[in-house]
Amino acid sequence: MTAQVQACVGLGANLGDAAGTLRQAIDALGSRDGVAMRGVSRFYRTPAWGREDQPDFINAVVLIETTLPASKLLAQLLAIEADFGRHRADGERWGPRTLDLDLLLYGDAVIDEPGLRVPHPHLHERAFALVPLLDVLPAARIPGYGDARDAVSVLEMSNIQPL
Ligand code: PH2
Ligand code: MG
Ligand code: MG
Repeated sequence: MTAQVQACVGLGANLGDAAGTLRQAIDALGSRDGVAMRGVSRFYRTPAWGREDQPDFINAVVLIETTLPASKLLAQLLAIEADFGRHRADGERWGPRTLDLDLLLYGDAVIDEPGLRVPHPHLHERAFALVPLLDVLPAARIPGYGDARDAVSVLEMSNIQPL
């Protein structure tokens, strides 16, 4: 039997029917070979981080168990983004998007390869990812940083609103 790794995937969208897109993306991810859906966070409305001149996001996090190596899991996430017609309204970093799937945690692995950095390099500073992460994994640890709960405790959370 192949080892199962617990992984957390962040979902975000702020174009079109964002909540509907997230629901469909969760179904799509759970039905991929080698992926078992173990938990789905609440959905949150969150103000755009990084670039504020864009619509609010809907954010969520799922907990999965997977037999896929991290690089293969990432490839699946990118394929699902493409299936949902991901496009950026412009070429800019942190701009609006129809669907963004980010590999936040992959077991306790620390990976730093081109295109694949785990834990997600901004996870510890983003309440829109940490708050839903704690829904699915209340004891989440961010390798290299510590407890997710401690990371979120110093962030503004009042604007992370469950739907
Ligand atoms: N994603 C970004 C940039 N800014 N802001 C919020 N609230 N939610 C996101 O998912 C998000 C963001 C880049 O991936
Ligand atoms: Mg992202
Ligand atoms: Mg992304």
